[in-house]
Amino acid sequence: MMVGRGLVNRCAALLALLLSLAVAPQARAEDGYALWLRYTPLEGEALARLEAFSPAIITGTDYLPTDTDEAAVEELERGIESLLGHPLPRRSERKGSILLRCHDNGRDVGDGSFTIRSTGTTIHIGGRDPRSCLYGAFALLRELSQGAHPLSIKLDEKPAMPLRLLNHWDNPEGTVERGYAGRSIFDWWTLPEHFDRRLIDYARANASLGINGTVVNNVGASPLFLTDAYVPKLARLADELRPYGIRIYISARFSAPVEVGGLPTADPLDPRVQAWWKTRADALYAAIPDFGGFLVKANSEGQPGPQDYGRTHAEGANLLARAIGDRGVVIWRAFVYSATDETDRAKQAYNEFVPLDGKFDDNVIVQVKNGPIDFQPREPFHPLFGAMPHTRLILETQITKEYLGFTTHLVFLAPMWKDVLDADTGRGASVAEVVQPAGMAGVANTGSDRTWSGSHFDQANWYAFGRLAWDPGLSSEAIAREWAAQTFSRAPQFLDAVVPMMLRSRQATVDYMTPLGLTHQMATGHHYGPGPWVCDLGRPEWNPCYYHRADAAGIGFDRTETGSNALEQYAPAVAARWRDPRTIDEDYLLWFHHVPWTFHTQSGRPLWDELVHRYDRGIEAVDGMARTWATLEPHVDAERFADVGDFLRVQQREARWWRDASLAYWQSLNGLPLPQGARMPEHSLDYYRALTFPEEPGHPHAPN
Ligand code: GCW
Repeated sequence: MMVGRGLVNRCAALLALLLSLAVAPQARAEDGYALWLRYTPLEGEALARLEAFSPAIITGTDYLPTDTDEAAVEELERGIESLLGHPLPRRSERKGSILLRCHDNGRDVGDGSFTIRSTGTTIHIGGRDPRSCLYGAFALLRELSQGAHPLSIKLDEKPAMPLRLLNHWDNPEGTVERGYAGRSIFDWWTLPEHFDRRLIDYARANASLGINGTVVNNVGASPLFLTDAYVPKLARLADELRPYGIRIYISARFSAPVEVGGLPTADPLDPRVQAWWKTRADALYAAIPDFGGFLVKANSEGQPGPQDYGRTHAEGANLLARAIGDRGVVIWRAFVYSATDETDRAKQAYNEFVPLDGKFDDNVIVQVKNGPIDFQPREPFHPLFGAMPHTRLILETQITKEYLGFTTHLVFLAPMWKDVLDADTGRGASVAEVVQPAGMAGVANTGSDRTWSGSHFDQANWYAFGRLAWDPGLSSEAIAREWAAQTFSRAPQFLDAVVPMMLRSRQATVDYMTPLGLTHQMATGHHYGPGPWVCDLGRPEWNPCYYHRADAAGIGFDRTETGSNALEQYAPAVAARWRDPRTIDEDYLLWFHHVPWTFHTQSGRPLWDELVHRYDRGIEAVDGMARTWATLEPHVDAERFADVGDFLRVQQREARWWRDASLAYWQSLNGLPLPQGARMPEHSLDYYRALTFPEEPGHPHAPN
């Protein structure tokens, strides 16, 4: 009896094994950890071409390979073996070669520019410093992963801007402000002795995009990072990331001389304070010769800064810049809004910073968010771009989706960043051209989650940030396509469905959250769901009411001459495009104009009907995304297919929540019936107002 059952069990096990071997290769379990560096085995002709090439990977024989060269070789071996689906043949049996030759007599002169060319059966990757070979290796793998013919790949690439930085809002104890993907990936507690190998995969992912620097701690900075105890921790991290072309930076707390320096003041003009910062910078550079520099959030949202001593942002920034000297940079954030200034919040950074143009030292860079308020689903570009011709500006974007549904809403951000980069400032340059001498910074969405980003599709935003910082001329479509091909499937049927879905996702979110130029309608604190009714918080600009200004007669923020006149901060040609509510791009209508509910929009519908239409359009788009995804099961491994489907269901439900709660509130003000055929909100306004989410992730200390 026992024997009989054993036999049955063994047969069943054998059958299960046979069945599992019979399923398609894409069905193997995946959890998203590998990001876009999966190097899924090629098939068909692409596989045959790579087999015929089976290269030896060789670095130039006339110089000593660096750690960076070695990282490039290792990645090529790993990638090509995986694309082949088997280990490379022994060296003597290899058919072609990849020759890496990136050096300039040992001098570090390059910026990572590289060329890829083939002659005969050899692919040459060349450039002037080891980073060229690293970036070239990843670029070659990106092409091969998409099925390109190895010997016809020809690339000539140069990074568009020098600084391509991640900004981590990670706190030393492991929480992440506005982080939705678990805990911090940096474990300060166990450094320097222990280094989490996961960070090598983080470094590979960044290097694959050309990201070349990382600010490791939150801009609401802990002074701990400026203590002696943190020097060896930072040095270990820098040593491990250096082979991948990544320099480290820290956010510096302006009041640190008082908190950890034992001084009675942090006044930038006090010689003791100046000496303290110089000593700290020297200690960091002694341990980390290529330390990138300091990032500073000062006099904003309660952070300390030079204004506490009656000094300007320029005096504060120059204090740190002189401590750093020509060894690195000080990146000073323009995201400031005063606790006392009653001016339109959208105007404050411009008002404070334009008068300081030309007063910053050469190694200071001013970091400007994409829009004048705060990472909203849609904002016009920040008026500081083009308005400070004597100051280097770096563009700050937010990869983590604080105001865009965190990780459960699928929103591909490349179209948003392209809007900003491509915007003509009207002052002789696009935003991309304005920031070209400095670069781009992205508030990271990484965390301890297996997916790194909290969801599979949020990886695309990390990817898109890096690709755009390398080349802002890339189209959102090209980025979506290469990401999706590497991350999920290179099948054209898959890509033709998923890419348009990604491209539409941002407008969908704008429509169901803040249509027609509405902004900052998110509920207090966590910034997740809708809260248009919030009107009673301490500071006016913490309240959604401040931004929508709705009443029985109309809605919108008048930023023209009759209102705050924020419009005048833009170049005349740009202001002219936005001045007239009848001709403005309606995605900015309520950002710049207060109009009656009966206002005639470009569709011919009255504003109220158009608003309802746009909320509904957003919901339809999300429903469409869910339908599209459901058809893609044959192309995606089971675990990730289910994960994405689950989150799309959350997004469908929450798009309806956004619409219904917002409409219930607008109706409570305007008393208007819904247009014919429109669905009634599912619940009463009181129901929506009563919802609370004390367990929301991502706001460990945030006040609003
Ligand atoms: O978007 C806001 C966030 C704050 C953040 C701030 C900033 C780090 O709500 O959490 O603080 O921006 O950019 O400084």
